[in-house]
Amino acid sequence: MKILPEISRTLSEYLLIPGLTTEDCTPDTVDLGAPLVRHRVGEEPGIRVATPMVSAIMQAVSSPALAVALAQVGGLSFIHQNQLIEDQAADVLAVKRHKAGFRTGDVTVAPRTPLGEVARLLADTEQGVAVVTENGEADGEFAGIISLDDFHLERHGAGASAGNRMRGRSGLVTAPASVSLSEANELIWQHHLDVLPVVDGGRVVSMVLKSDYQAHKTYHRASVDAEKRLRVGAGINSRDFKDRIPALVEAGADVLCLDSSDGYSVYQAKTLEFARETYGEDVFVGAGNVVDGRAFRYLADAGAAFVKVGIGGGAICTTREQKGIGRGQASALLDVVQARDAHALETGVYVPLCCDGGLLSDSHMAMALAMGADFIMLGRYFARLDESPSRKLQIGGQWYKEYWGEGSRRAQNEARYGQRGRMAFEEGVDGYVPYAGSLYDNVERTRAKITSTMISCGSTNLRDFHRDAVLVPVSAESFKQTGAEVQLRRPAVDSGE
Ligand code: RVP
Repeated sequence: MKILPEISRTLSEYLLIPGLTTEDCTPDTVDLGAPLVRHRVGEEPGIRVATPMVSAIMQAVSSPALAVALAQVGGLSFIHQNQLIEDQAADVLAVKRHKAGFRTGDVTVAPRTPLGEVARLLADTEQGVAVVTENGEADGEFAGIISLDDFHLERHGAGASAGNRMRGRSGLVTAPASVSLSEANELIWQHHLDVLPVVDGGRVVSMVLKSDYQAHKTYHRASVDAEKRLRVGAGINSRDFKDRIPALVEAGADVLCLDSSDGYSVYQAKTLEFARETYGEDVFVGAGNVVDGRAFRYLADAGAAFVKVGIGGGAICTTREQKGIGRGQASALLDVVQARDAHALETGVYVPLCCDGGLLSDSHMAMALAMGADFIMLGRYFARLDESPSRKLQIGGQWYKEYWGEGSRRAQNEARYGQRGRMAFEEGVDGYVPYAGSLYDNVERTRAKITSTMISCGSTNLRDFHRDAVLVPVSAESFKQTGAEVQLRRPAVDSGE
């Protein structure tokens, strides 16, 4: 037995001491770009992200819709692997096929659908326009479009049919499937359209909306591949990898990641070996999770594209209580960062680190990056947002979204937790998190906060931020002091003062 001569510490146990801020250190000059995969020191990695945030390999988090939104703002999602191989590959394909600015049939109705039903479907999905097809199916014969501007329930009656108020196909300007986004926008402005249906063989394959025009212009950080398709990652496991990896590669996944609560195992090394022997350097596979330098070294030597750090810190995770394994995220990260830097010095190969789990605030993210994480993986953060696949519901007047761990009874992810057959015990919980709005707004705010921290520390890129960061552990007493003596304003009660 051995006891490490340290206390296991979390990210909130540290603060950053500001460095000199110079004139060239402004929000416009700060670059949050980070390498995602292994590369030779001094050379460009095969994949970089402009926003160092990735979404957790979880059912409640990483769906195609979230993956599209996150890639648009410069991050990347990992589609979860707790599903059939063909379903996961279809999710990957959906992201790779996404054409920026082209919306795919969120709401489809039939000419006979009552206007009341059309209004309800549009409200539920927060859309402004529905496609009308002859049979009401997404792949049915295109009949027209109907938007909230085409009818008024009191004036036209909730029972009247959509066919009476729709804009019929014959009078519409449409575009062929080959249209590019700039050509589509040209048609929209030229013909004063609010919506342009893209039609292929009598069926609507997508729509371009004028209201999205501003949004397309602002995705200047998008994570895209050489063919300008959005990038997406996918989780894999060390059991069915011989079938899952080829299917995901075929679907176009840009990067894969072993999804396990404890990655220090020969099974992960064997999976990495299979990927290397089958695809050489062309397929990137991240590995983990680990909490010390030994485990990092093992996976880096086995060929991991990046290594994920963190055991037991996740918001929904009970691994520490159930199995007694884990380590405070700060201690784990500091140890692994040292091993990564030693490995880079010795081998000339840089293996990026992903800080995964338990990042409760934007300042935790800044702290993880200062400590040397290259990018961060978030579950709870993304689960709260519009784009996550989980249900939104109201409890006691507050809006929440469901969020459950991959080790919970609900997820039953045996592959991730190494429990064969039905899981004997749970390592995660099933619950709710406060709803927090759109991914675009949240990521923008988080980026602004991390940028502001970096400016305070006098750094314009993440490498310098890590190199120059001066951290100090904080005592329990100083925590108390920060929150003392001011009675917080309660807006509902205090308003009008
Ligand atoms: P968080 O961001 O704190 O919600 O943590 C997300 C991470 O928690 C995931 O990326 C994963 O490593 C871990 N996780 C997922 N499910 C469970 C569990 O059920 N124990 N843990």
